[in-house]
Amino acid sequence: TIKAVIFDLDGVLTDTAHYHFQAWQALAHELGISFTEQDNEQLKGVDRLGSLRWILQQAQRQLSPEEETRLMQQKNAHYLELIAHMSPADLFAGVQPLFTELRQHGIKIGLASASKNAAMVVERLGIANQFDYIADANDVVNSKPDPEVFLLAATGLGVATTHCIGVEDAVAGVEAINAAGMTAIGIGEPSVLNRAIKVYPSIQKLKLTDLLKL
Ligand code: B16
Ligand code: MG
Repeated sequence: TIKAVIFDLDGVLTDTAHYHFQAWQALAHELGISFTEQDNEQLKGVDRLGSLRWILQQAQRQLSPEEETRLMQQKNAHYLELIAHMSPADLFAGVQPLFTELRQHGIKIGLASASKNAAMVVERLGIANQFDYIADANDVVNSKPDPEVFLLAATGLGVATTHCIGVEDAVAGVEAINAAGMTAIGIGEPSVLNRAIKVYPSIQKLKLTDLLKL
């Protein structure tokens, strides 16, 4: 039986993936490195340092820790500018009704995000107070595909992992959910998220009745 659903943030509850893309692309171009929307797919669910290193790797570049820190700060400042105008209107359709239904059924709601900006984003979306527990990149050492952030969320919720469902849009995220011993639901392309038990094109298509059958 399901006792908790743990959601990823970027790409599942709202479209910040596009803002991450814009900010990384601007930085990459400044470094003379090409960076496409397709490249960005590889970075979904990957933390900030991991993302920067992936981009540098494309050009066989390596930088000092100081340079890395400076570039990460620059990217994040740009990202914060881009998300500054976010509002409850940016919450994906279907999220609020799903949260309401989960609550009515006594199923807990958790967040497991690789973003250090997660608290600010859920605040802007107007859903911060609807989570029973929020686990984000500030609380963990190992990033997705490591299960740490999902395990922390389950502990915070007080629910055994076998009673948790995880919802993710990233390959690394689906791997993290599976590694945590939870059931993985994907949002996106079934061919890409082929390790999820079920994949929906958007969160709006995910219905509580389907989850209850799992
Ligand atoms: P930040 P999620 C992830 O969030 C994003 O998918 C990923 O693209 C981003 O690089 C990462 O957060 C780190 O974000 O720079 O804000 O700490 O999908 O796990 O909610
Ligand atoms: Mg995501």
